[in-house]
Amino acid sequence: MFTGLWDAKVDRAPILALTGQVATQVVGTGNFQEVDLVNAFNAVAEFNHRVEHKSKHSELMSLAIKTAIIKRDVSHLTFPDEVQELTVDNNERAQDPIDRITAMTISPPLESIAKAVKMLNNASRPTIIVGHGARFHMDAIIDFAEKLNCPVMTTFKAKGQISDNHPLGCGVLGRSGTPIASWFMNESDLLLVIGASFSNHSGISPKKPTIQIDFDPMALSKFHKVEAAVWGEISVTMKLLREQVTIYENKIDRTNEINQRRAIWHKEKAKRLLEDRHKGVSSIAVFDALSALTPENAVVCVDVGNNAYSLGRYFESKQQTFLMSGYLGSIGFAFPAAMGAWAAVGQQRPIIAVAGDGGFCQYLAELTTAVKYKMPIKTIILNNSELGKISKEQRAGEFDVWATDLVNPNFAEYANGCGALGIQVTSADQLNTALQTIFAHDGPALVEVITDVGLI
Ligand SMILES: Cc1ncc(C[n+]2csc(CCOP(=O)(O)OP(=O)(O)O)c2C)c(N)n1
Ligand SMILES: [Mg+2]
Repeated sequence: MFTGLWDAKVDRAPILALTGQVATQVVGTGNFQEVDLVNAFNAVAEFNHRVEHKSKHSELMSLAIKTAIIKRDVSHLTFPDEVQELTVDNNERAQDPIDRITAMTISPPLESIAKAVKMLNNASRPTIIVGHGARFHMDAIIDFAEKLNCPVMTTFKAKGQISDNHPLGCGVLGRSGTPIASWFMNESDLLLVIGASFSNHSGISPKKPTIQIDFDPMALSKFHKVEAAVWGEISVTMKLLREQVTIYENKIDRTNEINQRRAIWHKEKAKRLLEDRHKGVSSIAVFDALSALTPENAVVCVDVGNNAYSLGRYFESKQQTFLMSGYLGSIGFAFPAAMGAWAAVGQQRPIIAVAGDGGFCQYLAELTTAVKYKMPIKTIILNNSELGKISKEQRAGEFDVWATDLVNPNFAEYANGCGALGIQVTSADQLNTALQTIFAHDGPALVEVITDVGLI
């Protein structure tokens, strides 16, 4: 729970944690299973209390939820044994968010929107970079991009927010990105950055004139000064820009150039696809097959490690949504996230988890939970028998590669043993059939691909 809470905290996902505590009368006596949970969660929780017998229970819960949502942070309440058994007081009323949690649709200050409009009017080669914060505003953003005929790229966490087959889509920017995205960022005369946090991983250039839009004032000009910091809710701000930007005739239509750059990248990918050291399947082969076969409306949960970098770079998105651990980057994210995604939208959308062997092993036993609750999660494991990313870091630091090899079970057999379907793939030509089989299977299923740690 502690790792999960930190993950949510640093990625600004509202979360409420509820824990149990020993009975209040024995707190402090070294009772069986007593842990000072309020203290233990103190570093991570913004709102953090032990519920007492006489607490204002409904008020406490309302504030816990309000804090989590408004501050996009962690709330934790712990319930001593005897409090869990209290009956509801007749005067206690459940509260609701109406007029208690304000709408966040704020307009930017006039002067900052005026500055942004002027910069957009004057630019001839603007580029749009979207982050995860822009996830639910993409219609308005793509509409504006189509008016500007400008490239649109995403941070890794925002992968898929514009489809890779959209004429203006340039894929992911940064360390797990494509050369298309970095080309168009470098060639632009203005960056319009929307709902992104400027992490090192994304590598948004500080040297370009930049307009940044965010509804969190602390996110604006966070790591370096931007020319126009626009504090506003994204859809509201996009509507104002759409109304007030009037000069389009000076804009260079980049559509053809995007097509050309895409063709160069596809040629490079085709070349890499042929690489084979006879030490296992390459990552590009895995993601080439997955791009072709993943259902278009799937939720794809991504782990951490070399496998995640390769997914960012090589998986070509259609309408899929991607979930990942951003600022914490905690391995073992993909499978539990897939269970969460299943609980949220599993009735409407296929749920997929992609992980390395090291990451998947962190929550290996959870496969039985997926079987128990009939969660039809499809898991793809890139098994290189190694903490591949750590070996790479050790090599980069000119250290000896040390203690990164792993002893794994046969994951396909393990899945079968748990009551799921497991298939092992040892060569690239088996990928399509294996993936088609798990996607058609009615229940949890897993493909284990024996991969080459050197072909990432
Ligand atoms: C909870 C946690 N522990 C350790 C790390 C450090 N770490 C980052 S990547 C990685 C290796 C992951 O190995 P694997 O899942 O096999 O992926 P690969 O790099 O081989 O594709 C580790 C240990 C981390 N990010 N999170
Ligand atoms: Mg590995």
